[in-house]
Amino acid sequence: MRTAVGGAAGIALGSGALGSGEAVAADTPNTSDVSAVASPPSPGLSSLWYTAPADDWEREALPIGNGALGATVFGTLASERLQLNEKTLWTGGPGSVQGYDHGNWRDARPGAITAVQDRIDAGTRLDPEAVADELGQPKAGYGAHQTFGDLHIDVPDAPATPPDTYRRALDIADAVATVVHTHQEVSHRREFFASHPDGVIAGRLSADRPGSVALTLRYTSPRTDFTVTSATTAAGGRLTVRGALADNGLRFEAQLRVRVSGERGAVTANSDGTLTVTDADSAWFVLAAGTDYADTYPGYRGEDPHAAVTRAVDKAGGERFETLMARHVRDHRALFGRVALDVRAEVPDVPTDQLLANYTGGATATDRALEALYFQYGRYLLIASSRPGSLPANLQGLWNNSTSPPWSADYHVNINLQMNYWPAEAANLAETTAPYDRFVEALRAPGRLMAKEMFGSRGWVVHNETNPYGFTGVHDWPTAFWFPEAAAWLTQQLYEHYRFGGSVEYLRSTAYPVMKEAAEFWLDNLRTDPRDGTLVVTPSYSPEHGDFTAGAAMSQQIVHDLLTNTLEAARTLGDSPAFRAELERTLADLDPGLRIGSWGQLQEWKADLDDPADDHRHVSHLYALHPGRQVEPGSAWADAAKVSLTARGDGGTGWSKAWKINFWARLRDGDHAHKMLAEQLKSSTLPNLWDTHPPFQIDGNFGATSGVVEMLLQSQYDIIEILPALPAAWRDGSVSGLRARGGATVDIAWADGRATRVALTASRTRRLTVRSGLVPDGETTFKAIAGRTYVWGAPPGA
Ligand code: FUC
Repeated sequence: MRTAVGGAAGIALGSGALGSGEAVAADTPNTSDVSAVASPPSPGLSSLWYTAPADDWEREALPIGNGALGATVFGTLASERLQLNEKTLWTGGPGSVQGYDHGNWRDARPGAITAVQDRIDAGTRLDPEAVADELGQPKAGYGAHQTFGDLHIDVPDAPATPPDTYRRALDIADAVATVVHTHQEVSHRREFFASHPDGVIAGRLSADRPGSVALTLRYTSPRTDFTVTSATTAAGGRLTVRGALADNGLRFEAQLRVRVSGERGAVTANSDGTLTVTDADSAWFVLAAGTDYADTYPGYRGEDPHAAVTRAVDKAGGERFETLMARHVRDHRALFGRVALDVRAEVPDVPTDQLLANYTGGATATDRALEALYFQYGRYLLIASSRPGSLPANLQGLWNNSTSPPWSADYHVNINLQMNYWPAEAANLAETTAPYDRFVEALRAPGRLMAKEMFGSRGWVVHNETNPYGFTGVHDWPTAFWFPEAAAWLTQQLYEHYRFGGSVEYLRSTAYPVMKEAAEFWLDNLRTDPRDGTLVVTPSYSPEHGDFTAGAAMSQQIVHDLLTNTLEAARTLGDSPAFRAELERTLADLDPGLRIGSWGQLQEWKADLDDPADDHRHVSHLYALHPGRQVEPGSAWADAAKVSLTARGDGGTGWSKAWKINFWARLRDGDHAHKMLAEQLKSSTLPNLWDTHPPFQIDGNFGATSGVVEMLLQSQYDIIEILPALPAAWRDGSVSGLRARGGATVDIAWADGRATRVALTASRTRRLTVRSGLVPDGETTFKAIAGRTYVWGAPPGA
């Protein structure tokens, strides 16, 4: 790498800054493809590990996944259990025995929404039950994500007494789960991973004494809607599971192919559909699964899974296990290895459950080991549960052991699905957003129907929660059924993808069409508030909280955000002047949803109704602070947001605490952000480091990972702010590979709470502004050239 010292690319020299004080531009290999840039692995922990098998699925099992297929590994010696998942295995939707209508009103209700609006205008508030009576209806055919069942690996020679040594681990840098034990001087090893490039779950059981691997592979399911068969060929054995969900006829299939490697061993197919391996040095398997789900309205069915599943197991099963594993590790590392976080952690030799139990709130170097691990675990989980080719990460990511999981393991869109993707861009995993984009795009067709039939308007809409079958209408749970703002909120991530990555082509072809149609819905549906003549959302419901009113803060802020983003995008793409003018006019008349109340709080509702003793988990009225960008730090709104957040307190469910990390970071209070991270670890984290609502709900994992980035780097106002909310607990450290809006990848080192070195690599040629004590006058704007790295402060290691 050639390093040029000086003011290249128009950067002024920062002679008064820390360290060398010079801005340095270095030519790097062409980095427009950020995936080529891999950081060294994080110092500190890169594994979760335990000294006993998992007993409880939710608290202890360890997840692997390739986005579409997942498994949770138990590590039980006598009978290994891999609880299996395929992301699209869902009951409900078209063909459901309950019938299905996407949540569209089964009986036409002309004027129903206007009647509710009129009543609100007349009396300002309505009880949620009353509105649910008018506008809701019972859910039908909504369905639920289904467990795919379990693969059991029965080991007849497993020790009857505890083994001499035992370790169950999940290496998150390589995405491989292992179970290692020694017994009577033989060391046994199990390895499991879910490969995205090969589309299979793979596993191997081996031992260091020849011929000591014997096992039986067996499939079970809590359902009865399938057949299982097994057969052998010269190359090994195959187990096939095939069926159709009783509820909706969705066809599914899994195939497992087992082989022995080494000098000896045999595979036998048994009449009960199991496969037995005897006297092998090692045995390994690949498993693929699929359904005939397709994300296309109105049928939501595609091809029978048989051909694709057969192809995947034939191909992967024809490779060597080592080849599959090497390809998998390379694929995972290309994403995972981009970000390293060093907070001067000390890695104690204690298992992860103990580390969590010992956690004191962030005061020690071992606490920091857990914090860094938890941050990276969120990145691991996103890679494992969201790769192109399947649905996005659901409420449990991908992992679900039940036929009736909590909230159907669905897509709640009054915060949860959105939170899942908060870390995607900033934590350098932009590729994981592809399934999200597809999902949102697929909601448009049924969402359009709902906009037309329920609201009589243009655009598309979705309410409080949705499923893979385009449920965009309503149900009748009074405090969680009406939330047409969700479509607007969902489009935010698409615009953020553009803001981070900078591809105008993506904006034109993917983000903008979805945003524009969401905006059209609101252009048609805002109504003039008789109280002050502003345009408001009505009926409006601050998620899961209070009464129905007009113009609750979150409703207004979401619409403000959508129209602002759409206007920006329309200008970038040169959309019609008439449409731009309509957006401008509407924004000018829109109630912005920012109001300071009697106790200095940011009001949750347009009328001053907030109770200072209210500690509800949703802090919806702070949307403008995060994930929005309407409230700037230092403003009166930010002060009011702080009053509200302080009143809400430091409790809440897992995801609520995670959101508060982000809020406090946006308020530039790193210590309070860190306190919320500590609260989440202390009281909302299970021994396998899954976030718990309770129950297990993965959004909190993702929200916390996002919150950690927000402490170290922010760019929501198009200013790249270095260490905006560094907590005292992380006095010295470094981070590399974070992404900022404008196409920048940023590495930061700090000491004694102050940045000592910043290196920024541009993936686009454009003007960037960096704010840091290290740059001249604390803020510098320069034209960054794609592929170049700009460095301020001390050279590495100085
Ligand atoms: C939201 C929350 C609940 C829960 C559910 C899945 O609506 O209010 O707490 O997380 O989603």
